[in-house]
Amino acid sequence: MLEFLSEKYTSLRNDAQLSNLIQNIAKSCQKISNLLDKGDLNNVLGKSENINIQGEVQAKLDIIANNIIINENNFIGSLAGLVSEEMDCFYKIPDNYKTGDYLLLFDPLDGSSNIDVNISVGTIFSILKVHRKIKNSKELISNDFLQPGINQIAAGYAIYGPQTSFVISLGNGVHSFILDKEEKRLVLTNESMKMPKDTNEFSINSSNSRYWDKFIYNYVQDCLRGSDGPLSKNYNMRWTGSMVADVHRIITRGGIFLYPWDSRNPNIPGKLRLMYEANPMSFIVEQAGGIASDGNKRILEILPNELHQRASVILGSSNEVNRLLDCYLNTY
Ligand code: P6P
Repeated sequence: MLEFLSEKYTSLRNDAQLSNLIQNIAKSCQKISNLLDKGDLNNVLGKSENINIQGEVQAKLDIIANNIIINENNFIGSLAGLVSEEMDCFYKIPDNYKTGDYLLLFDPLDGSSNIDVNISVGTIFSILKVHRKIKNSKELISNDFLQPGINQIAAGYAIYGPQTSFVISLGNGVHSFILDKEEKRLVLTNESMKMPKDTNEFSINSSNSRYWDKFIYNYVQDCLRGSDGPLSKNYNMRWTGSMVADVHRIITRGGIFLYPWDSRNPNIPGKLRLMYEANPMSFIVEQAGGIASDGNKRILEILPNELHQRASVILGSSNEVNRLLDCYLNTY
């Protein structure tokens, strides 16, 4: 994998910190994939006793995957700190390890409620750079992480499905690899993933429809009306409960993914987290030719003010996202 990336991104050839970090993130995902393969043979399924900052009961594997990513990356000298969906505060590199220039923000096991029923889950990661010289991680503060998504140096995900795929972008296209478990290596399968501009497939948790904004509700109703309605074509619907799986499908064959604001929690923009779900996935979607908006602005331009802040997410095939934003948002 690194051979291809170093060829594609000359900057990577001279940046040992970044190339080591990407290599070790991939290695972490391979470890998580191997663990998932065994399912309950390792007695790792089910819930833990812990509640995370999101107020969610952590799956045992949420904690295990979180610790794999920390322990595979905290000692390599590339990082000044880490932020995880599963940890309230940011993680400082221990004093006995060398501090680096990069920040790793991640969701160790996205969609973990799917694990116990053997449905695809994933790992999402986002790499930022510290914008000041950090001699040791004691100097790190939350603000060092609070950068807009356009600042991402790299972003990507692993999807643990029928195959384990590793998908990454460093800003010049989206590159996908499949984990060859016999050879224990990642094999390039697509140098530059490009999603179709049009789609007839939408992805939303429709059980929340009575809580949606009118423009979302009317758009989905028109999708359901199919060729009898104003959109004049029939739509299909997919919702896996794992953002990684839904977005991977959309990048592969097109689609529109929505997790919008809803009236149950009017003071928060949506369920998904900006720094380690919406931003990395939006970076990948844009690099694959799609659009990612929170309904008001480009997600990558949101200026974060807290590590675990949430965002409303509308992303996918450009013509479909534009139709929603141009024809529905401004009408209802
Ligand atoms: P719901 C998983 O918990 C997650 O954060 C995303 O991966 C997924 O798209 C969404 O939440 C599913 O939410 O409300 O449908 O269970």
